[in-house]
Amino acid sequence: MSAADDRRFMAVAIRLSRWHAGRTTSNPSVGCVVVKDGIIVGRGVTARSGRPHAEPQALADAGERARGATAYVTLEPCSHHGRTPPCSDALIAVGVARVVVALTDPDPRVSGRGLRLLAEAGIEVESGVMEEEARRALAPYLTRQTKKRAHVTLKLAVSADGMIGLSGAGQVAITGPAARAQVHMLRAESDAILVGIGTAIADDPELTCRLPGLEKDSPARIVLDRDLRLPLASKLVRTAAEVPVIAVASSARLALDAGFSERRAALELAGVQTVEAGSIAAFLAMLADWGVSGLIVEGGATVAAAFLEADLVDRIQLYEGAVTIGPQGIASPLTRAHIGSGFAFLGESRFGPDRRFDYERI
Ligand code: AOF
Ligand code: ZN
Repeated sequence: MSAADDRRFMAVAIRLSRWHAGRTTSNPSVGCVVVKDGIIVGRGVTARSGRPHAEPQALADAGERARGATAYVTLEPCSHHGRTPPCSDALIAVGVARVVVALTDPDPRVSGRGLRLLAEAGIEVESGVMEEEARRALAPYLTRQTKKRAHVTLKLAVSADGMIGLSGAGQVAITGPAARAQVHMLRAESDAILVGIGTAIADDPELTCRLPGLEKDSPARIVLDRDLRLPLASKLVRTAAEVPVIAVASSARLALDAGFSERRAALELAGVQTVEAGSIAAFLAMLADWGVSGLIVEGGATVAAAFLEADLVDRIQLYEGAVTIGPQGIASPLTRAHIGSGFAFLGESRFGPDRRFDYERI
């Protein structure tokens, strides 16, 4: 198989891995294709909730044809005995001839051991194929493993004149339905979504994924709410039984306010989980401890600015709508002209009249 073929099949495996991104709890969504005589004979993606892993499913799909075949996997096959046996053992047992991997697994239980087991069994092993693309697809998992914090995608929608909303006007439509569908897809592919209390009160957002059929893939919803002011009548609280809501209070505020414990008890009674954190960084570490990898930060301006200020933004999706809001608008903390040198521009996409500009931390 040529290097171009290897890249082509790995690209299929990466595309496949997206299918369950944000739906596999703390596990990364991994893609695997099994190729025999230049034809894909088996496919697998990490199952919802994380198990089974991708490889045994792709091998089962290939059946007898897996013997002597090449397996393309976006992440190094695991070598540990978790709730399922190691994937490297499964690949060895069916007798694949070659395993091509995009990335080694930073999980300390695996971390090179999976590849070594395969090589020791006489399987031809290659790693680093389409590494950059796979790194992007697995970025939330890799960030949680290596930085011990959740991965942050800052999503902003800015009007043609650089505004993100209109003060006192609730939600203002900046982008059209095609862009909105993309935003809901990002929600399905993420583990959690966060807004500030200002936005939660002014916009009364639901923050769920409302693409038909994907409603159950909604991310956990988080409000940075230092004084626990989230209204019990808000859509977030009223839907807390269906999709989790977490209100994050500031540890520093606890002692300052007599009504705090009462509001906390009322929110808890309504099904909202409340936690205390000393800083954004501490909260992102807490999320990682819970196994949450991919977080979207959706607003408003204060929260976006705070994440940027703390240098805790990994990816930026900047939507630019065609509408104009005017000088009474709330200015965006970020416009295309003002994205710091710490970010690389990845590309531009068009959704109807709107455009999206993607950036990632260098
Ligand atoms: C694979 N294939 O499809 C995935 C892998 O809790 P466990 O036992 O399921 O293990 C979780 C770890 O397995 C996770 O941290 C990562 O190292 C690996 N994920 N490995 O061979 C897969 N999802
Ligand atoms: Zn595995």
